[in-house]
Amino acid sequence: MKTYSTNQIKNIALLGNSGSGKTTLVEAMLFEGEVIDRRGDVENKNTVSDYNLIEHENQTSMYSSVMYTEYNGKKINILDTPGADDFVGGTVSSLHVADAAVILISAQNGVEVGTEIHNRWLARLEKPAIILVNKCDHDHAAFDKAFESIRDSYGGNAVLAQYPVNAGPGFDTIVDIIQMKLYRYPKEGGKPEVTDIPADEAGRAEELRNELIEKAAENDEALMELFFENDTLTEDEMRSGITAGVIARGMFPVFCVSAKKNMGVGRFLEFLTNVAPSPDELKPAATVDGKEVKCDSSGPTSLFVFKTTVESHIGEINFFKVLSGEVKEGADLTNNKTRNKERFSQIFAPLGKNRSKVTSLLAGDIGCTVKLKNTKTNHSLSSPDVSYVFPDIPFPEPKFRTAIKPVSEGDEEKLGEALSRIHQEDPTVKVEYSKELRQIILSGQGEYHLNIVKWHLDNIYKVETTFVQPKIPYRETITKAAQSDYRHKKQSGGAGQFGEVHMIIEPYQEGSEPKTAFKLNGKDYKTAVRGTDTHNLSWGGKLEFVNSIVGGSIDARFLPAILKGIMEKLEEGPLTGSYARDIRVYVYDGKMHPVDSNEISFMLAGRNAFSKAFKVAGPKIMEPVYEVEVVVPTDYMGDVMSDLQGRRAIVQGMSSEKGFEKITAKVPLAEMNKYSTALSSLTSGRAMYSMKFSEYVQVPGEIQEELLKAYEAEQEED
Ligand SMILES: Nc1nc2c(ncn2[C@@H]2O[C@H](COP(=O)(O)OP(=O)(O)OP(=O)(O)O)[C@@H](O)[C@H]2O)c(=O)[nH]1
Ligand SMILES: [Mg+2]
Repeated sequence: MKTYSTNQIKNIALLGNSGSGKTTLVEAMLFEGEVIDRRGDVENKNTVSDYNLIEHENQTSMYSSVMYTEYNGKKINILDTPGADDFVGGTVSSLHVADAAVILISAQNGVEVGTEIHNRWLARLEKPAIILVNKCDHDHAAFDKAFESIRDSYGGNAVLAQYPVNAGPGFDTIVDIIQMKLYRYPKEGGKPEVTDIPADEAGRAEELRNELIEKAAENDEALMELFFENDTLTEDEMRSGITAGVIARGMFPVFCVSAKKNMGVGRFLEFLTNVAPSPDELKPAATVDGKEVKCDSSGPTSLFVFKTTVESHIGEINFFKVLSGEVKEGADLTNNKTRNKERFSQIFAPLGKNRSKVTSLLAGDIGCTVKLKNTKTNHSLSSPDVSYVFPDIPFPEPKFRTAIKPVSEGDEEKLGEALSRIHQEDPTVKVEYSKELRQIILSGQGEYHLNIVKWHLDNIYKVETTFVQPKIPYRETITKAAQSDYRHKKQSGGAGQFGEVHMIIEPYQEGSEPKTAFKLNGKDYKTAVRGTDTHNLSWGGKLEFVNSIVGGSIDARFLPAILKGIMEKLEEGPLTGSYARDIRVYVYDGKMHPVDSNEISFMLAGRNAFSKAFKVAGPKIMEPVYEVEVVVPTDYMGDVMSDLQGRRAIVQGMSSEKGFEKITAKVPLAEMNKYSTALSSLTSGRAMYSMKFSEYVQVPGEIQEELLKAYEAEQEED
């Protein structure tokens, strides 16, 4: 393959609802570009893009894949993405490196929930988009209705650049409004017969052309002037107007094809090569410290790794986008995250499971390499003269969690290794060994997502596992002040132990100051503030330790031991064994023994005094609460709301946009178990949601009772 210059490269991500035909379209794009000589299909499990066994079994894409096609003297790098939201990780990473998206919409179904989800990502990552209505040949194709749904969703910026003359079972003809030509395809698809537009379509075509020209002129002042002067634009002017409009996201041109019958795909590729933005036409990449890096092949070499896979026999494959300069075969580059040197002894243009060897890739191009030592997704590499670090891919937060354990205990290490591999290939799968819960917590985008992880463990890594109910990381705290004394005394032969501690504890609030006096149970206490230490607890919240010792009743050298004793108790709260937090402790008095006092004695005295005080300080269990955002079609709003109320949600706000309602609510994590599955069945898969940790709040009384009982039962079992 020749080396393509930056302005001959197009990086296109295919997005769209599951089943809209992305993977099928790739086959036609590769066939039209003569990269393959036979089109495979999803049903026969022989597509270039879906090459994983599990994708074959489910006949759907689960991972992104990277291909190229060559057309019109240009190279189009194609990133095929999974439509299902469970696998959105591959969609986000592809979009991150794409310069434009093609969003497929089925002529049968119009805009679907997956389309909406992808539109949000497009807006968030500020990527230009071109709309492709696929399946124009489908028995139930309803192009006008599909276009109506497009207008509802994208507004007037969605403009027709083509329309099918006879969508439905006999589909074979497209009117092209940019060229003002009629394309008629043979039954087997491929090369069309191109003619002038016949009289009976001329009126509609003319009208749409005016609309397209106006939109094309809108995003470019010079064109706007030309348009006013001449009342029209030439084809070249129109193209540059469309490019400008697409880049500004001020225009979403709409095309139509049948991917399956390969009708319209060649013409669409031609449009992409002529009009889709090249990598240097978009905003330059910026490093994490804000430096702009121009997409220029004469600049210093830099690249960003957006995907890592592991293939048997080959090992790790890293997929990257060249952001500046040139990556040559044999190049030595520095990984600016790990500071490792890496040799790119071979570089390739990826083609699904396969790849073609190349000698050089210029700024803007996408490639892959093998046998790097320590490079992974999200790493930036460069020539030694610069040390650019590019921002990470904004993968979504996990929203489904489960605990997982190996069926046989001996498999723990094997499971750990397998999960870390799986995370490396799909960063939206997160694995955490929680010391606190004594569980391996696996989290991801949905139940389906994690079931596929399990499938890999069973079938590829051969580790048998089971999912178990994940525990909730509760916290304990107190609600009022309390006082306690504790004397630790031991005199059984040898040296004795003696330590006595008097303390007051109270709830700690951010920004509050220690008090100097308390009245508790009718008794007055003085708490001189001689020193304050605020400790940030590793599990969140604070412990403030106030030294209120007067008259040397306890030596200062024993205070660290007392603190240690308290810390131990914080790690295993008195109510349910969960971490405790947000407490202020005043140690205001105590006693020492001239011979028997030592550190261990004071540690034990501190621990027990704290435990005693905690129990009478109105102890409460706190639970993690998440901020949940649900976007739901208006029709389902009532059902979703009442379901949320059943989950102890506190609704924070509601707003509506384009036929959808957005609900934000605070919901306890304990109530979010399997939410994605429940929401999906409640709304026939038409809703979407995201969640992120918000805060810890006290659990209601009746739930505290239940938790205490459950903990007691658990203790008895042990
Ligand atoms: N009639 C018709 N069927 C099509 C067309 N394109 C794709 N299909 C069929 O639609 C189904 C889904 O196609 P895919 O290419 O797997 O869709 P996808 O968008 O890749 O789906 P995901 O990978 O799940 O996101 C398959 O059965 C295809 O054969 C088309 O143009 N016309
Ligand atoms: Mg697919």
